[in-house]
Amino acid sequence: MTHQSLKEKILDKSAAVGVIGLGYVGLPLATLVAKKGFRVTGFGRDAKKINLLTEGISDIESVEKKELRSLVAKGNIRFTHIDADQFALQDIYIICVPTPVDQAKHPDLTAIADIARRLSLNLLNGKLIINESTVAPGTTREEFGDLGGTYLLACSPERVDPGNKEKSVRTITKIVGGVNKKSLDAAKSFYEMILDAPVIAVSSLESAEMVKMLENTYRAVNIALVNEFARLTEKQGLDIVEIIEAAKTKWSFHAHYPSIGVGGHCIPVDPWYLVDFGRKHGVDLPVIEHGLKENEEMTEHVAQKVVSLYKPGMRVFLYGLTYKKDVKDLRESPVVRFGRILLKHKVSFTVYDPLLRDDEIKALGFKLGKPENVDIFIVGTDHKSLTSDFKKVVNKQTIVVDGRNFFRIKVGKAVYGVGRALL
Ligand code: SAJ
Repeated sequence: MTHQSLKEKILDKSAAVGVIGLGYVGLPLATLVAKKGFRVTGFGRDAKKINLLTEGISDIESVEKKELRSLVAKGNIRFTHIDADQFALQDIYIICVPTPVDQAKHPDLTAIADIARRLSLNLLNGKLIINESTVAPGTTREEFGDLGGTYLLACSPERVDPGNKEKSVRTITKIVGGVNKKSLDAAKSFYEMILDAPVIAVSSLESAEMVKMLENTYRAVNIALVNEFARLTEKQGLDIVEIIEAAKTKWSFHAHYPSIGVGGHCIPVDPWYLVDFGRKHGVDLPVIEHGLKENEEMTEHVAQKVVSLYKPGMRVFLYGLTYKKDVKDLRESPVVRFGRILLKHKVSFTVYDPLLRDDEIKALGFKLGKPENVDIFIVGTDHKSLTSDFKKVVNKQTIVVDGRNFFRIKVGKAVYGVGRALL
């Protein structure tokens, strides 16, 4: 197949599109591509999840169940195992697999390497491979640049914001880079067919990879900056929230907020890919490294507040475990790490998260609790249900350790916020 025929298949939507990875990134994308009229096959590893998706059932809230069911029923989308024969039959491959870090904060490219191996087993002539997984500059070329045959290769890092109803994959501006002009042209045309947002071409694969690194490192380091400020304002008895809200009136100040810690599969992870890249190229990145460590230390800092307040026999209740409000995702959740620090200090506490099942909480080694009167009430994640739930917990004697600066006014006996004087 020549480049033109692939381009024609993109423009007339007859191209078969394979989306590899069915999580927060892959599933919304696969659904959108199918909705826009392409034939889509979603490839995953988990047979149970594939069966559920085939029935139109998904745990990704941004994917409408009704819509998924109808796309499956009409045959616009199907889900199958990565080992299925259909894998070889795609014209376009979009890679949306996880790229975590290991315990030592080194990039873990296991999933990426597995997909590269699988692709190399197939005839790729005239096909298009797009990597959306977040990787350090040079990785897309290294892993997918020499798989045999003459195919097109592009990189367009995912920009999903889990839980954000305003920003969907359809409306988020897309950055795309190609290994050559033909690849860039094909990938850009494809995204322009499915998105209602600008598609911005950059000059290379590496430039596209570096855009994502900059975006998320910027966020991580700016959160670290306010976390560092928070330790200062706490000491001075000032209120970091008031200070940030006032600073926001300055046009060039982009607000970030201190908290119990930074979680998720992006912000605490992606910048380590850059640090590793810097080390490999003899460039130290102390601001980034220190910022990432500052964010981690914030979790210990908030835990120390509880440890200093705790007396054996006190009823301690931790509300919320997931990494971010109203998102059911425990990946790199700072609150899980926070709970483990409390256990290490022999603080006895119970846990409740409205988004998690009891067995999911117990599997983390925590004791189950429910919103009721306690001596120390800890806000781990400020889910929207906290607005009503806290009333069942806080009485006049309750001490609140507010890991998310959820409370704007004093409740209970006292409120220890992050970067705030005692409320
Ligand atoms: N957090 C803070 N202070 C802040 C903002 C966030 O402590 O001011 C914490 C959150 O509680 C969470 C972590 O940092 O634990 C990450 O928060 P996030 O809002 O950045 O959440 P993510 O991981 O869902 O970030 C996604 C990212 N999307 C991609 O990487 C594709 C990120 O790039 C986006 O900037 C972010 O959404 C967004 O803009 O909301």
